[in-house]
Amino acid sequence: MQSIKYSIQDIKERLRNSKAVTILTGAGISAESGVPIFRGKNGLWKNFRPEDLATPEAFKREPGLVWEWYDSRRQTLSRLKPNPGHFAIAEIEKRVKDFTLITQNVDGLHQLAGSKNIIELHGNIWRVRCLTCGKVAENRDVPIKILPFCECGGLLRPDVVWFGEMLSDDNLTRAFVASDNCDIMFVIGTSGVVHPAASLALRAKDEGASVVEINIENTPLTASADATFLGKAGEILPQLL
Ligand code: BJW
Ligand code: ZN
Repeated sequence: MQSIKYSIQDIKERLRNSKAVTILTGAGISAESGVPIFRGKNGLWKNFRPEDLATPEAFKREPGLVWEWYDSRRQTLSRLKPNPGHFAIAEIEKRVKDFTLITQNVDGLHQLAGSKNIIELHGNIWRVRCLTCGKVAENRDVPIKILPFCECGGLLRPDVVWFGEMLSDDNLTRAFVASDNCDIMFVIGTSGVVHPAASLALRAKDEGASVVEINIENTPLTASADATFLGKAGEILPQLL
C-alpha cells in the first residue's frame, strides 16, 4: 500500500501544513459503497456501450432506453450509503481553511457524508433538466416515470454531462481555480482518462501542488503524481486523519 517515495505519515504532515487542499474524486471512491465503476473488468462499460447510453445522440435516438438505464442506476443508488472514504473527505474539509472537493461522480454520496464545498463536474443523477425550457429540478422518484416530462410539456433528461457535451463554465472555472491554487491535491479513485477532469491533476502539478493519488491500481496520472498509494480509498483515507 505504501508509495515508493512517501509514507502515509509524510502525507499527513504535508496535509497538516497545507492551507489549500483540493480533492478530485472518481467512481472508485464510491466502489466500496457498492456503486459500480465505469471501466475495468466489472465496469459498467463492460456490458453497455457509452455511445448507446451516455451521449446526447443516444438520448435523441432512444430516450426511453437511456432513461431505463438511469432509472436502474437510481434504484441501485437509492439503497446505498457513503463509506469511510466519503466520511474521511468530509472530515478533512472541516479541518482545512480552504477546501474544495471536485467530483466526477453523479451519485450524491459526498453530500450524504457531509461534504459541503463540492463541484459536481459531471452533474447529478438526482436532478432532471428540461430540454425545452432548461429548468433544472431535483427528482428523487424511484422508480422514475419513463419518459418523464416537464410541466411545460418538454422532455426531461438526467442533469448529467455526457460525452461530447461541455461541462458547465461555472463549474469548470471553479475547478481550475481550486486546482491552480491548492498546496496539495488528492486524486482518488479515477482512471484519469476522461477530460477535462483528468487534466485538473496535471494543472495542479504544473502550478506547484503536491499530487497524491489513491487508487487500487496505477493510472495514466501515476507518472505525474508525487505519491501513489495503491489500495482501497475507504481504507487509506481514514489513515490521513
Ligand atoms: C478504486 C477503488 C477503490 C476502484 N478505491 N480506487 C482530451 C483528450 C481526449 C479526449 C478528450 C479530451 N478532452 C475531451 C475529450 C472527449 C471526452 C473524453 O474525455 N474522452 C476520453 C474518454 C477519450 N470528454 C468529454 O466529452 C467531456 N466533454 C468535453 O470535453 O466537452 C468539450 C469537448 C466536446 C467534444 C469534443 C471535445 C471536447 C465530457 C465528459 C463526460 C463524462 N461523462 C461520464 C458519464 C456521466 C453521467 C453518468 O454517470 O451517467 O462521466 S462517462 C464516466 O467517466 C463518468 C465519470 O465521471 C467519468 C470518469 O470515470 P471515473 O470516475 O474515472 O471512473 P472509472 O470507472 O473510469 O475509474 C474508476 C477508478 O477507480 C479506476 O481507476 C479503479 O482502479 C479505481 N477504483 N475501486 C480506490 N475501492
Ligand atoms: Zn420545461
